[in-house]
Amino acid sequence: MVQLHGTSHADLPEMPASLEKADRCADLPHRPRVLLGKMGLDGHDRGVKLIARAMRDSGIHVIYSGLWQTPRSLAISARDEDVDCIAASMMSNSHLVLVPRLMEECRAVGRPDMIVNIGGIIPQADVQIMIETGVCEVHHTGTSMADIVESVRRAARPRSGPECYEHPTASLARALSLAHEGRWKPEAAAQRRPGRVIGITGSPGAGKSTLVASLAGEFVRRGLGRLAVVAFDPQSPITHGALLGDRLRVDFNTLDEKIFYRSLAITGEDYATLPLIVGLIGAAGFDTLFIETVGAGQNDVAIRQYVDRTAVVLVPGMGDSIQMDKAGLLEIGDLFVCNKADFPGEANLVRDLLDVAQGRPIFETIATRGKGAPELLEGLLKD
Ligand code: B12
Repeated sequence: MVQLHGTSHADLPEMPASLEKADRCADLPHRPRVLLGKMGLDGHDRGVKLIARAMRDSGIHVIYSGLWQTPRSLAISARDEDVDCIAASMMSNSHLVLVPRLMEECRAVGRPDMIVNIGGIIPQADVQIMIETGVCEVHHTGTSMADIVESVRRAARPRSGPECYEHPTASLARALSLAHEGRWKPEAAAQRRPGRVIGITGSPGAGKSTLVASLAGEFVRRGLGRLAVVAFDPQSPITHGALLGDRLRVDFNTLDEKIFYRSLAITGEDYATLPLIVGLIGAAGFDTLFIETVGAGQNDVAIRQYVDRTAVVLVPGMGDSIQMDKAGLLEIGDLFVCNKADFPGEANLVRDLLDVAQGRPIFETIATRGKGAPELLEGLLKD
């Protein structure tokens, strides 16, 4: 059962009852982006993951920011990701406190217009209070996945241009959306390349996101300037949906607004919009940009032409030394990272890398513990 408030279905086509993988968003003004968030001390992540998959398989771009978010970190994520709506799943009986704060934070970070929909365990008596707080829709336990998808479709209203936001970061976030979708091309004068553009690549599961999160934390601790991160994730060639989950590795409760982080979906290795993205981020005053690739595997090499320096991240136990000699990823590295250096096989990997690196630096890291991040950051930023 779903309770709807203040929205109209009138212009939208009917949703089919079943939810097999299909692009259900091709008819919308743009591909919907939704931030799935869990605030407070709520560990019920199973439901939210199911919802994320259903959305992705319906052609939606889903940003999952992980558990234990504060209202502020959720608002910052929603603004920087330029989502059409926040879908907050509330299970810990804290909605009466946290939801009003979320609404306040959306205003404070420059997105007073953000659509907020909530679901989970919301007693009937609290529904009206949530609506009066500014929540758009309240969903009960038992809402069908089709209704959840429809809720996101309703939020995907036509977008206005970057100039509609006074807050510079909200404006940048909108500019990136339009540029990435090919709907807008800023003039060359409105673009500037950041001083340092660094690519972080490597196969899926190598721990790139955790490593980037660790590097970002170190960068901020040292006060090295303004840092932006762009993280690419794969977009389904069938549904055009995507699950953009890299953000959940970054502790925005601590970093707050000290970095700008944006997730983008692409099919294959199509980085065609990247020069525009880089130019817009530089023009917004960021001196350093980390770009995390989609991590397609041995052939994920296209990033090289867009960045000044490329780090290739590998993990122990990936394959034998013959893999190292194959053309591709290892050729493009300006430096190498053996991440998960506490895993068995670390010595073999480093030995094999020494053979192929030919003098290019090799760093060992345990990104989950921040180990090796200071040294790697120095290696990446070295002139
Ligand atoms: C599974 C479960 C657990 C699992 C969680 C596993 C996991 N990793 O997620 C375990 C056993 C670990 C657990 C623990 C606890 N649980 Co529990 N748990 C449940 C249970 C049975 C199902 C939740 C679930 O996953 N449902 C399946 C998903 C798909 O459904 P859903 O999340 O409700 O989402 C649906 C809709 O609500 C809606 N929806 C949800 N969010 C959103 C958001 C948007 C935007 C939209 C559009 C729709 C939408 O769409 C979904 C599909 O229909 C519920 C009871 C229940 N029947 O709801 C209790 C329940 C949520 N748990 C509860 C409690 C109290 C706890 C504990 C505190 C128990 C304890 N004393 O230790 C702990 C807390 C854990 C923690 N760290 O937070 C209470 C919460 C009470 C409240 N808020 O008033 C409940 C309601 C049980 C009860 N009746 O008392 N729990």
